[in-house]
Amino acid sequence: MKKILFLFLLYPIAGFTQLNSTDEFLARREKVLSMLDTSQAIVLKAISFPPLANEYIQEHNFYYLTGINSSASILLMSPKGIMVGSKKKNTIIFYTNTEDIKNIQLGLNDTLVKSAEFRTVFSKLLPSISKLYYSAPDLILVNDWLSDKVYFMEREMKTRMKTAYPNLKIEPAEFFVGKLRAIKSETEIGYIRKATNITADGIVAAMKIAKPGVWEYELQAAIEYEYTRQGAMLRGFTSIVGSGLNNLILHYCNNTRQTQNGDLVVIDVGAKYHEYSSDITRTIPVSGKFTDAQKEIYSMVLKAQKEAIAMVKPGLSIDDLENFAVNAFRKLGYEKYFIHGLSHPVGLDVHDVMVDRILKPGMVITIEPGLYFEPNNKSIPEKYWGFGVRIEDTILVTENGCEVLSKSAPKEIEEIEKLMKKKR
Ligand SMILES: [Mn+2]
Repeated sequence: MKKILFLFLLYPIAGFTQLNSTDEFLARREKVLSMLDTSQAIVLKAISFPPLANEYIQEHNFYYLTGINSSASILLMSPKGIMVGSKKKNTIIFYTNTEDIKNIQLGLNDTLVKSAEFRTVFSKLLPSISKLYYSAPDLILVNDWLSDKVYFMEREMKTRMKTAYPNLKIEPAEFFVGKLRAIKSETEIGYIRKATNITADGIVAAMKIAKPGVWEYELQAAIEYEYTRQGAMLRGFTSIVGSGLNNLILHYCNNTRQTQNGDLVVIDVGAKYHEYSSDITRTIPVSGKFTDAQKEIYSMVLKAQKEAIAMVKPGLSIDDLENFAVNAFRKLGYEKYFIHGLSHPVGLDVHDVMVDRILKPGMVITIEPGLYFEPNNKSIPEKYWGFGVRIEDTILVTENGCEVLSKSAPKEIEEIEKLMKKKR
């Protein structure tokens, strides 16, 4: 890849603009076509713009194959060809607004067609195929609370399709496209790296302003200020800033409590850069110094985390990593208090689709052990009551091992204490 780019740079062709990410979208579509057999097709729809929402997040498989980041488009592909008028095409992008498709790079058998034509083209294709992969991002569950009846729109759709096309198998595209999404390209790794650096900068900024009495939302603001300042306009997920007992709540995101001296704060955050997320968790003492009891638990979690990271390499299964962490905490007698998974893939989605549990170079995953001790639990030493610790890094699986992308966010006790002492 690098060599090809280099050759192009050596021999600039008139009108040739440097290889850019739109080429990558085309290459992915070509790959998808090669994975389908001639009796199969795939149809992906852009997600509709949620009413009154100010953040638009595209359906990730549609984005992955088109780069289109707006609503009102559909991608339809089939290797045996789809009739559009009198011509046969393999890929059709149906569009509504010209603006949405202005950066699309088309292959030889690709074409752009107005969305109004979709129904005609699609219904001509359906009787000739035996399997359809689909994404239906707007199909949701409707709860008619007055008659107390729940409608699963996806089930309705399947029933109707089955009646109309009894021989057609339909299957969500998530796992099919996910096979490609699992292995990140250089460009994608670059975006995740950038998202991760920005997130780490945000966490460092929060460490610097932390002091007893600071509100959780002030720490959140310090983190997200860094995101925006560095051009990461969206978050991969709602920032979690949980102090005191709030750090026992896994997806706490109210962030409305005022911290108190002695609190630990679990900060679990991730910026999104060019649609790619990061995911980092750090646990800090709001006062700038860990208590002895906090240090003990923190050290156990950190040790398990570092040992798990040291194991990461191609060929290892995510289940082996999970088992390792559970065993590490079991030896300490605390496996009951490790209440979530150790690892998940990261990409367009912060919890990216998991297709293959065996690690391969180019995968990006998290390693995030944690221990959470509720108060008044007689089976835990009292000094540990009422706090939780989670430490999470975003990690790239490389040819020989792994690279911790989030290493610029301090996690050693001494590093954190030193940084918090310095203040801004
Ligand atoms: Mn995570």
